[in-house]
Amino acid sequence: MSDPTTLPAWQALRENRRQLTDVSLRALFRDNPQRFNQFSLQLDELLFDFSKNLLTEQTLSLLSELADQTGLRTRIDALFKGDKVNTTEGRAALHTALRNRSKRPVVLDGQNLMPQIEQVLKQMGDFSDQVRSGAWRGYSGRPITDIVNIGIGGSDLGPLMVTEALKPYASDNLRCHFVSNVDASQLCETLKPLNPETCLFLIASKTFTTQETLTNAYSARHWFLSQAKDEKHIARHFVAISTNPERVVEFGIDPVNMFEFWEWVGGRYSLWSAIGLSIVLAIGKDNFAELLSGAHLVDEHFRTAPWTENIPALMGLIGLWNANFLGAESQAILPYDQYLHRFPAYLQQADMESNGKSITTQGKEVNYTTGPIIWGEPGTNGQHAFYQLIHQGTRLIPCDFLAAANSQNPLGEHQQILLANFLAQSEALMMGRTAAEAQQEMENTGLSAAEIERLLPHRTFPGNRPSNSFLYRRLDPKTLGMLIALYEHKIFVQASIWQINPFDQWGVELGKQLAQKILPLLTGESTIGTHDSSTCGLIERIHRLRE
Ligand code: G6Q
Repeated sequence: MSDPTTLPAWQALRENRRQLTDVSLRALFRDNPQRFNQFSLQLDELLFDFSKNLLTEQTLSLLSELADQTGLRTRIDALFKGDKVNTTEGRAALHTALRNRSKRPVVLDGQNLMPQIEQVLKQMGDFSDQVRSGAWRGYSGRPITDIVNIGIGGSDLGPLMVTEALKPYASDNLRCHFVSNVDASQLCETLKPLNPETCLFLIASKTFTTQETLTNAYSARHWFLSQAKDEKHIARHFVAISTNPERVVEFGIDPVNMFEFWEWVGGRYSLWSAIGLSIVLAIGKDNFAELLSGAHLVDEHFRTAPWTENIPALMGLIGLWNANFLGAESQAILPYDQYLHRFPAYLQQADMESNGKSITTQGKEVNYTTGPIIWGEPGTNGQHAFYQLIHQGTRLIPCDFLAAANSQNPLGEHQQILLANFLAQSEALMMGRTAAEAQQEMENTGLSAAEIERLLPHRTFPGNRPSNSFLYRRLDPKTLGMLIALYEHKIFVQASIWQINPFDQWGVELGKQLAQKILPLLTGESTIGTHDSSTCGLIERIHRLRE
C-alpha cells in the first residue's frame, strides 16, 4: 500500500483544509439551519452529533474517498474474518467473535471458534451464579463477599471501567476490588478491611508471566494462607483467567478453576472474554450478555454501513481530519456521566497502546501524525480544572462529550444542571465570544470604557473548537457495550488509514524487559550493571536511602 499522504483524497483534503481556513463553525451553523440533521446519526438509542466539527459535506465526501483509497473496507473484512491482522505477532484480532450474537460461525485456521467461546461464557455464567447466590462457599463455610481482581493493563482497565460504569446493575452482596500496581500499597490497602474467609481472588493474566500480577498474586496467596493455613483451601478462593494453563498450575491453581481465553484476544480488547469474569460476578450473566449485544450491534453496523452513515468510521475519519489536517495533538474524553469516570483512562490504553506507533505495517517510518494523546475527566469537574486551556489555550483540542438523558440517581435538578453544562460547553467551544459580544456584556455591567478596553482581549473567545456529542437514554449494559465498541472500531479505522498495526505493543514489552535487568542491582543479587551514569547514580542513592 502506498503512503496515504500521496493519495488523491489526501491531497484534496489538504486543499479542502485551505479553503476552510477562514470559515467558522459559527458561520456554518448560521448559514445552514439543517446542519444538525445533516451531521448527526442515530444508532439504536444512541445519538452521535458531529455537526460541531470544522468540516463540510465536501470534507466528508473526501474523507470517504480516503477510506476507499486506503482499502478500509477490505481491512474491516479481514478483521472480522480472522485474518492475521496483527502482523508482527502473526495473530488474528477476533474480539468481535467474543460478542458475536448472530448464528454465524467464526472460523480461524479451519476451526469454528464459537463453540469454545460459548462454552467459556457458560462456565463464567455458572460460576458467577454460584458465587452470587451464596452457593459457592469459602473454606470456613461462609459465602463470598469480596472479589479481588489481580491483573494489570488490559487485564485490569476494561473490567475496572465497566464494573464502575455499571454499578447500578451490580449485586449488593458482592464488592469488587482491583489490584494492578506492583506498589504493595495498593494490595495492602485493598486487603486491610477484607477477611480471607470471604474473599475470592481472580488472577487475570493472559500470559501469566507478568511480573506485577504474579508478585501481587503470590502476596495475596501468602496473606490468604497466613489465616487459612492449608493449601487445599486455595481452590475455593483463587481462580485464574489466562491463556497459559501450565503457568496457572505452577502457581497452584486447580485447572478446573481456570477460565480460558485465547491468543487471538488482544489484552486491551479482552474485557469481552473471560477477563470480564469480575464484570459477570458483579452484574450477572444476563447483564453481561446485554453488554455483548450492545457491542455486537455496533459490530454489525460497522461492517455494513456506508461511510457517511457509519458512526465508528466517522469517529475515526473526523479524528484523522482533526489530527492530520487541523493539527490537533490530543483528544479529550469528557463524560458528563459520573459512572464513566474511568472511561478516559480505559480509552488511554485502548487508543494510545494501539495507535502509538510510528512504523507502518510495511516497516517504514511514517511522515505523518498517528495516534492522538487521549486524556479527560468527567464533567463538570473538568470545567473547574483544565477546560480553560481548551477554551483559550494555544492548542486545538477536539473534545468528545458524552451524556445520558436520564440519571441512574434522579435527584432534584441535578441531571438538568449536568445536561445544561454538557450542552453549554460544546456550544461555547464552537461559538466562542466575539469582541462585540464581550464588549456588550461588559457595558451591561457598567464597566468604564477604559476598563472595557483593557479587559476586552482577555474576555474574547476564539471559538471554532471542534467537538462530538454522544447522547444516550441511560448508561445501561447495552449502551456501554455500544460505546466501547464504537471507540474500538474508531481506533481500527485510524490505524488502517495510517497503515499501522493497532494490535501489538512492543513498547509495553520493552518495559517488561528493562525492569527485569535492573532488579538484581536493587536486590543486591548483582553489583555489575552497564547502565548510564544517571541510572547508576540513582541506584546508588536508593541503596543509601534504604540503609
Ligand atoms: C494490552 C497489553 C498489556 C497487557 C498487560 C498485562 O493490550 O498487552 O496492557 O494487557 O501487560 O498482560 P497479561 O494479561 O499477560 O498479564
